[in-house]
Amino acid sequence: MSLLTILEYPDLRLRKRAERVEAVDDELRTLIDDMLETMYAAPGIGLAATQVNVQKRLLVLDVSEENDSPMAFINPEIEVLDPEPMGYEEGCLSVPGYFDLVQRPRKIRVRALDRDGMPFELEAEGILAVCLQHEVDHLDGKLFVDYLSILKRQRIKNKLLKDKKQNLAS
Ligand code: GNR
Ligand code: NI
Repeated sequence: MSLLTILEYPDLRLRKRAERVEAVDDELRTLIDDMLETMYAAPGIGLAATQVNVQKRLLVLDVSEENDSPMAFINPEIEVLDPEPMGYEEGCLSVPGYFDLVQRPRKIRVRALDRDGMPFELEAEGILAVCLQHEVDHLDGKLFVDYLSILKRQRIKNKLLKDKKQNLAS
């Protein structure tokens, strides 16, 4: 297994739209395992392929307390079951160090393929619903900072660019 590099905002590669996965094969399963390892190491509760510079519609997550419930979603499709907004303090491994309140539909259904290529569906509320919507946004080139004011987004962008310059200099 190997740790993958996570792209950081404002990297334009985070803005690409991911392509549907055509074949669930061993190569894809290796990517899933590497993404899970990268997510747990970060540590994070979810990771989309876009964040590791792979333009495939694939995400992994584990919202359990014990970090013992890894899940993979291939070609995920979200259907809103309850559009009533729910606010959650979101963060993102691609926007390190920043958290802010984002409103999203409170209940969804997701249909996807699992790591064996088998279709499955589940209904989600709470943190699972938040995380799934956050990850599918990544696959469409969208970040949680896009829901914030232009001013906040600009401030986060400038700070992250400044951090990056300092890292290069040191
Ligand atoms: O680790 C993560 N935590 C998190 C917290 C609140 C809302 C969403 C998330 S997802 C994030 C990992 C990540 O960036 N996934 O794309
Ligand atoms: Ni994220």
